[in-house]
Amino acid sequence: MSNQLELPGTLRAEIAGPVAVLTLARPDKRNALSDETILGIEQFFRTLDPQVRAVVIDADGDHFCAGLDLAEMTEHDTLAGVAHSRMWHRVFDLIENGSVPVIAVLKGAVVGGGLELATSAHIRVAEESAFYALPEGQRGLFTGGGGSVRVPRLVGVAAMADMMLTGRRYDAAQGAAMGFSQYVVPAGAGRRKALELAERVAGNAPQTNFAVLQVLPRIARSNPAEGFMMEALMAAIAQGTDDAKFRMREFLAGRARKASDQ
Ligand code: 1HE
Repeated sequence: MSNQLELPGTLRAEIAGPVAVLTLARPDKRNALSDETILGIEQFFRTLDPQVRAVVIDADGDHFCAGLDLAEMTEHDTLAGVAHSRMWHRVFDLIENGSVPVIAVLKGAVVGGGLELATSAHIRVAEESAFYALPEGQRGLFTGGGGSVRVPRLVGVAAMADMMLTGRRYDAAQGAAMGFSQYVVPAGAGRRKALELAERVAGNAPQTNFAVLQVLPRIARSNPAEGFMMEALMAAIAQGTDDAKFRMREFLAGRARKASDQ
């Protein structure tokens, strides 16, 4: 893998063919997210090479991310707090609503803003050490990185309210059952699994990844009548592409993967 671009020392980017890996590289502070790191994440996604078709977010050390850098927060007044939260929204929106599928590798603490970052990704692979919590409740804070929007979508309002009010934490197996992660793998196996998934995602037709990232979330948030219509339009656009026609012919000729293959 080669280095992609200049980033703050708290981040590292590598690119290998169609897959890029962005690593949180501040393990001594449990990958706490400073302003510099958040802006570095923005720079990474804004300047992504168009050849990149999937991104893996990984982390150095035993913890994915301890959330907001609390050392920076104490200086903010109220209005600066709003601007700070809106900056996180802008950056995490770029991850969730960008054009490239993003896979996060979770381990150890996935807490506070770390959980907000993880929930901006499209696929989450958790190692067995992963645990989820929203310690904002214990610090006198509230989520500011989109957690109140994205966390309930995965696990429901009641589970999030409980996490914030009582400090409840969930382990990797519980997190998978609730919807925080789609995969649980043994310690140390997360990156390999995520890269394997990323290769597969990168091999999809562009219209499929576009539909899943841009259209599916809008359908899921719309009323059923509009949702069905959007689905019909997207289905017709996808099936009309030369790429889809080629892939269907390949299957019929016995040259494509079957749905029963792993
Ligand atoms: C930090 C941070 C941080 C660690 N900001 N410096 N997030 C939290 O409330 C979680 C706070 N962190 C923890 O609960 C624990 O650090 C962990 C469970 C993640 C890991 O525990 P451990 O025992 O492995 O590490 P540690 O000894 O607690 O921390 C190691 C160092 O990282 C230590 O610094 P050092 O200079 O004394 O070595 C810690 O101070 C530092 N550190 N976490 C700054 N978060 C957009 S709004 C989002 C709102 C939030 O995210 S609020 C939740 C914040």
